[in-house]
Amino acid sequence: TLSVNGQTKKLFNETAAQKQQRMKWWTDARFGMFIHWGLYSLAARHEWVKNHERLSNEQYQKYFDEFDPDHFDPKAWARKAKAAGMKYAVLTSKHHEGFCLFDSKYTDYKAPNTQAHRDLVREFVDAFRAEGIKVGFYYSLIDWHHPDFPIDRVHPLRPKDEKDSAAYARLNKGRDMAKYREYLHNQVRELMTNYGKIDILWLDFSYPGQFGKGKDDWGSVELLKMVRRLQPGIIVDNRADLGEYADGADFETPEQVKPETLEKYRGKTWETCQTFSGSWGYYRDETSWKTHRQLLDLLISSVSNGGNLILNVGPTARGEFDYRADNALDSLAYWMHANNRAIYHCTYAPETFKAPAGTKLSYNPDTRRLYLFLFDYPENGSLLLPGYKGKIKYAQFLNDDSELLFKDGDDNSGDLTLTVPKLKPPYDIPVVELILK
Ligand code: JFZ
Repeated sequence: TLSVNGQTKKLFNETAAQKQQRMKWWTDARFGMFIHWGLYSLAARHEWVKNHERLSNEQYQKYFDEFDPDHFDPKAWARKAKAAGMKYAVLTSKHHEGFCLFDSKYTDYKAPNTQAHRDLVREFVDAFRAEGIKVGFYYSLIDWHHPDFPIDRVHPLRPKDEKDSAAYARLNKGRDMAKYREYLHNQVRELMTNYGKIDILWLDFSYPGQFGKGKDDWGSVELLKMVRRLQPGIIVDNRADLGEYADGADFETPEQVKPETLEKYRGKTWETCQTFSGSWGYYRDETSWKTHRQLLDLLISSVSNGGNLILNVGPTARGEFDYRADNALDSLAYWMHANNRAIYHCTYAPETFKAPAGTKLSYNPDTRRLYLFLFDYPENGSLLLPGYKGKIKYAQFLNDDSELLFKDGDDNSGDLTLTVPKLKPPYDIPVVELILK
């Protein structure tokens, strides 16, 4: 809870227990798909390309004119997400560039007016729901296309001297934040009204302070009240800057952080968002693709610290997943098929159980099972589990439910020794399931 002058205010009436119940499907799910798709997919060099290269609307127009996603097949996306074990998906209905993948009454800058000739958000929603995947919208608070959105420090048209207040004032003549705010509220109302039950809303993002924007610019409190009224079950991220109403958001969003840093989020409700390659939008020439093992580490480290992972795909301009994303998802699907019991409904282990070096731990509190992720496979055929003596009833590999023998130590150390076969199961990170007494 963020408190301002010690004050916290309630945005809507809900007890902690009710909130936990509302979010249960999401905290159980642990793994979702983020999809960043827009006109920047044509540039194929980062979703911030308009900002990075300080492009005007006129210079950016070619991407709108050429947008023609002839291979867009959201059913294929949904099958991929499902196979990888992802339980929810969040699509950029509008990113900072301002282009809307949905049909909006309030703008012409939208997919139906491109060669796509249709509402792509509706097709996304239908396809993912049909696969049993929960659906969410990312909606950018920032808008680099709207004529009323004032030029600020992250705007493509910001002055060369980014600290020159007079220059901002000059550039902003004729721009009216109140009008943009109304546009933003209108569009969110459309998204919350026209597509049935929406499970997640990801508002992004605030940067209060000089030449920035926050709560009062967005009208965040009113916006959230409207969202809660239209979609009572929805789960909302924390990037709209709610100030003393921070409780009106549902989860924290550590972004692109290292797995080692996630321990500090234990006890909170959170989701880390991560990319395959660094950028969120399709970036053809990026060479920093994460390995299968790094992706698994992100998922395992999230779950073993009590949080979710939303892993991003940036489809190409033609509307397909790039081959590198496809391959990464296939590998995750292979691993999840065998090991997802260590992910869903799991969290960090009770204090008494420590993860030995080269391993990580998760725990299912309902079934009282511990999961030991073998990042380093024990070469000598055994693994010492300190303090586990007398606490384990049965042990098996998760991928095939094959028994693993173990022995409580006969000294006073409290150790237990688990025996593992010479032959490592065919998974980058095999999982041992320990059933507690
Ligand atoms: C934002 C976007 O700018 C980016 O393009 C992408 O959509 C990502 C998911 O979100 O980037 C942010 C937002 C917030 C922080 C950092 C980057 N933050 O709070 O540190």
